Amino acid sequence: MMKDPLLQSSAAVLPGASLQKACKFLVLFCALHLSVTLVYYVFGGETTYYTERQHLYGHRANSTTGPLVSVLAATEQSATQEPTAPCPDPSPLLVGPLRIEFSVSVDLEEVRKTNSEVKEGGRYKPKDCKALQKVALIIPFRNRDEHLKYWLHYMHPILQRQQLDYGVYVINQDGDVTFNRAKLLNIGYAEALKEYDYNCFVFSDVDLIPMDDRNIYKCYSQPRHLSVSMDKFGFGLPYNQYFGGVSALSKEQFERINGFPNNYWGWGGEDDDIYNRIASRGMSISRPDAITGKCRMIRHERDAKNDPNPKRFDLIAHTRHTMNSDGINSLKYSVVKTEKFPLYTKITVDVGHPPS
Ligand code: UDH
Ligand code: NGS
Repeated sequence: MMKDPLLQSSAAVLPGASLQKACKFLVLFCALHLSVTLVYYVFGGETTYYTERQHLYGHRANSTTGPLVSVLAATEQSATQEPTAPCPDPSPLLVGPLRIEFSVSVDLEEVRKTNSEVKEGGRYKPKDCKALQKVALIIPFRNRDEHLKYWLHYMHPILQRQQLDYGVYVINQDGDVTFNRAKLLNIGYAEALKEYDYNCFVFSDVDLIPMDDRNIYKCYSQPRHLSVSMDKFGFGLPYNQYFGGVSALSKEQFERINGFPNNYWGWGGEDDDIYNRIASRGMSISRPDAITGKCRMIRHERDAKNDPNPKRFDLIAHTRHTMNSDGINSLKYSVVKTEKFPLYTKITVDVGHPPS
């Protein structure tokens, strides 16, 4: 029988044992190649390569570079861009009732260290989710540095747990003319808006701290009164229409009432005027329950140049007539100094003088 010459010759060159060896080598080589590729894929060898390349060449890999590159590009994007997923409501970070006391003095450097995520000027936003609201916290202020330290110490951790995108603005009345709380609040609103697109404004006295972090410092569908259960009033409201202490209004709600009055010089009545404005625009007051709304006030004596305003009863009797011409639309002031501290922005302002 004639043998196939091709078979004959290949048998002569590659005898049975050598053929087996060559096949084994080929299989081993393939397995090794596959493992190296897998290790690179899983442990990110390629990530480094692509990221460096993008860095060096200043562009992202385009779609023709394949699915691996698309995944890597997405990873890189999420590291540099703002989170888009909304923060959960309520925040899972809330702890509920808090122990609030004012017996030990506060070291501001310590407060700064324990709130390292807070940016210059007292700005913060959650890293992993998009905050539901952009909140400006406005504090009317003059000569209350000790109170401000407690406020910063307690409020920064609370506001971060509430997952708000927030900024703290201390509006400091310059000079020693009679104090004007409501005008300072109007100024805080105007100045904060120059800095960021806030959609909610929380107006807080410097000496009030919530005793429960479920009392969220944000805005609601109606103007919100937050300090509803103060220790100094035996954890209740002094009267039903009381709107003093801490309140929150959205930008729309604030605009709807033409902001706050500018003409209440000295203590009392300006919060009642704000209540009247809200009621006259057909809005109601939203409040937390008396447990969630508990808060402590730092005890203090009456401040100099903030005596009870003798005109306050007459003024609150005419809110409906004055509110269209006195408010954010008639606000006049000048900024004396703006200071960016690590935990807050202090804006010192000249509010003018009461009418003689
Ligand atoms: N404020 C200052 N400096 C002042 C006056 C007022 O920072 O000189 C601010 C501060 O944020 C304060 C808020 O304005 O929390 C309201 O001040 P207020 O005096 O109207 O109200 P408060 O409840 O005191 O602080 C009321 C008088 C307390 C008299 C107590 C007598 N035992
Ligand atoms: C009312 C004042 C409010 C004040 C409230 C609580 O009488 O401005 O007491 O004051 N209204 C008038 O005087 C017209 S407090 O006890 O906190 O000092 O907010």
